[in-house]
Amino acid sequence: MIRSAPTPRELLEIAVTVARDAAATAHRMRAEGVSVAATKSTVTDVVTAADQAVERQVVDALRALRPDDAVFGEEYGAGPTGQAVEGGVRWVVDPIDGTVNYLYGLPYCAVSLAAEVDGEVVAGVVRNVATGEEWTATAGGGAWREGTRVRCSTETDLGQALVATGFGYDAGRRAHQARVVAELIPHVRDIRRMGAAALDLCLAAEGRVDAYYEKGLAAWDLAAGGLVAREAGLRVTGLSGKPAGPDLVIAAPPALFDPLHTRLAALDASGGP
Ligand code: LIP
Repeated sequence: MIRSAPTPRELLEIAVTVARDAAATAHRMRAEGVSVAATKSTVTDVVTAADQAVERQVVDALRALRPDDAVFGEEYGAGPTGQAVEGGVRWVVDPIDGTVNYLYGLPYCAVSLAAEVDGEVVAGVVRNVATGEEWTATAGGGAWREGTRVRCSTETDLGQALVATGFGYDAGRRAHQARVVAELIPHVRDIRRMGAAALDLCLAAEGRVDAYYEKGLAAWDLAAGGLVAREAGLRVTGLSGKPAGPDLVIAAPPALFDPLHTRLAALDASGGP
């Protein structure tokens, strides 16, 4: 029997169920007390026991529901089935995006879970662990926050735009990113650095910031929030027509994209270490 590929809606329903259970675990573990379990790229790039436990929970839940799918996560990578078969589904998970916020008890961190089919994200959910705010999207199905359709900012003047961004963990990269934001800030309303890319993309999706950019995002930071942002009307790309990715992500409404892109290109926002 040939199994038909699941619809984006079917994949989203799985993603929401799994993400809600994962967020509940993260919330419980935070209440019980959190500490650093390990560090990764630098001493400030921390992992907590909750990051590890939540990703294991997500992987186990997905394998129970869809054992033939691939899963790719921040903490455990691709694992034995990290590559999807042709036409298959690959899940991309950040168990806790905004780990430093989570460690410090700041209410801005999220479970981010997306489903890819043939390399394209078709469904995604981002759920704030602390507040329970939940954004969802399916390819072509729009972006939503708890049943309400969300759409991006209609701001047309970069000088009136509230722009979110973030910084990496490497000191050399942070120095370059600081130079970029120092040159940008006189030309926008203001900057916000809130510490979780997936949530930044969702706030941009509903106009609670006007635009977002950042260098250094991994697939798990970008997958679900990027779909929410695109489905809300934002252009989500890299520099000079490149796809959004580790070199740079720019998420901006059509009227702001070109002026923001021009300034970021001139400031070498995708450059540096
Ligand atoms: C975080 C990103 C954020 C970035 C932080 C950090 P993590 O991901 O979501 O945009 O500015 O430095 O990389 O490490 O919390 O999963």
